[in-house]
Amino acid sequence: MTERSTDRDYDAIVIGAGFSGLAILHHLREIGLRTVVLDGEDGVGGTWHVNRYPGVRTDSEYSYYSYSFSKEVREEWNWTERYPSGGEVLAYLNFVADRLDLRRDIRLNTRVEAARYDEAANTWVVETADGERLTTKYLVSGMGVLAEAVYPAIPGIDDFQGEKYHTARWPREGVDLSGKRVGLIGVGASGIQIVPAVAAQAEEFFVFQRTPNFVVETNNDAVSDRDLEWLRANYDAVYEKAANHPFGVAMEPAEHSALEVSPEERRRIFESKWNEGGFHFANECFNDLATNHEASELASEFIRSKIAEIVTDPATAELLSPRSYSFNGKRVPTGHGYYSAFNREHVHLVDTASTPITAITERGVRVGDTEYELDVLIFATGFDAMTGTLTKIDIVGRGGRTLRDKWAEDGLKSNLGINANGFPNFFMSLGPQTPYSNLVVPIQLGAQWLQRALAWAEANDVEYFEATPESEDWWREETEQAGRGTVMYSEGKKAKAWFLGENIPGKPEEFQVYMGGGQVYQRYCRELEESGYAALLHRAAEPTSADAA
Ligand code: N01
Repeated sequence: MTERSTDRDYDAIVIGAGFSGLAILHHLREIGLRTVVLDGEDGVGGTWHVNRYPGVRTDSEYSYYSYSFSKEVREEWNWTERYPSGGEVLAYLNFVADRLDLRRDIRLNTRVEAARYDEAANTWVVETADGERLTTKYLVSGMGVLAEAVYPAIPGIDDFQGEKYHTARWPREGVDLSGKRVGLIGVGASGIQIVPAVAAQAEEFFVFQRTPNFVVETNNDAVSDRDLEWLRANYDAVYEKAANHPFGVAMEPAEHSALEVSPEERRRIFESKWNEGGFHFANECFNDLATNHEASELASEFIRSKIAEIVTDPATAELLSPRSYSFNGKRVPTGHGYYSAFNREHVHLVDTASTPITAITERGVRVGDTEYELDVLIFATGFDAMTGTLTKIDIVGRGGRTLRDKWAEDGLKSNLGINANGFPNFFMSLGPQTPYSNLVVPIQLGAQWLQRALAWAEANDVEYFEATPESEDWWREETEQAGRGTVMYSEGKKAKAWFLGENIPGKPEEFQVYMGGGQVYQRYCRELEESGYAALLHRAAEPTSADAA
């Protein structure tokens, strides 16, 4: 086994203490790597530490929105809701950090500003905002995929004199909205969750909608002791089911096409899965809602009929019904009373597709010639997804080239979203081109893959792993091909979906995620491992044995 260089401060530095960072720290510690996690926030939890907006909760169910690798955590943590609130998920991650004794290797309030690869020393030098420089052999990003919040380019955005918040940066102490006139820009998954919660508090509420969404309403229940008992007895099977599902959910993939059943039977199936709620509708009705435009249009028509049933004002119902793209064109958001919130008299839907927002003023939002006066303006305007956190800081590889420049000049390239050519011993948890999925599943499987890969590298005197150019070309092609066959491509373009990069002005249209299915992706990861990491070893020291780990 390679002698650990005591010249370096650490064997591994992980950036980010969210779901990824905690799992990776635990797994790298298990193989004896001196590992530290650096996080700029003052608490663990990543996304769940900062997204504290009213109504925030998981879209996936508790049973598979959690780690399965720790028996202690499985046995001792008690979920209380089928779709846990953001506060509950944050408490869970804090529990994990305590129970697995992770905190002693986590440095909070430590924001990474740059990381530079020193080729001569085969070492990464990580620079923090405080001017500290830390050295490590392995650098791992757990910085999150939907973490680089974006504000819209609307004239006057800085002029507003009232309170202004982004959902992804909600104040920890909360915001008192009672008696206030509140405006919301953005009705993606975040906006859809915040609407009923704000409607319950605000005096007047204006929802500025540019593109409506197909929201699958969700029935939330309390988790009973029996549910927990069942889960503890079946945890591995639940997890395996999720790992084998294209979208990482513990559900049976549907077997039939929406086109091969009678209209009555189709309506019955849609209805029954709608009543089950949430991703059951998206995943369990038919097998082609994400691959066949006609099937996706049938699901769209069903949801439009539901909107018309729920929303009492027909004009509002029609405005809430997407017509310019079909189901799956955007990441399917789950609702908890979203549509019915528009039946409340003080909730006003403002259509900014037909009459755009022209400015944000000192007093509010101007739509066409109408100014809506507000006390509070909320932005639920999304993220520079997948690449944003990685290109915001300087990650500098061979020859002084940043990851930002590499992707801007060569297009988005990686090997399985794990490594990039030019960046030796740099690894990404949920890098771009990883599966479009319930993310906890690829996070955990990725941490376990990394554990085996680095144990093998250490045992075989591998100086560095680095994606070959060929492996990147292959994976880019595979990612694009897998995506282009889906409704997410044809409809996502129309809907300006973040998974195509369409939501950020100037960002090239490229698949930011792998649409070929989580289970297919995991097979590729296994094949890479079984090949002795062939696609990562092109310039590394000669391995001594492929099975020494
Ligand atoms: O962001 P989004 P999000 N003028 O990009 C609007 C995950 N997530 O934060 O569609 C007016 O989806 C924009 O309008 P349009 C999940 O993966 C998970 O909601 O471009 N409007 C859109 O309505 C999700 O997909 C969970 O016309 C403007 C909205 O802002 C991802 O995060 C919860 C505008 C942005 O929607 C992102 O969701 C929440 C402008 N200039 C989020 N610019 C859970 O699992 C933007 N918009 C619990």
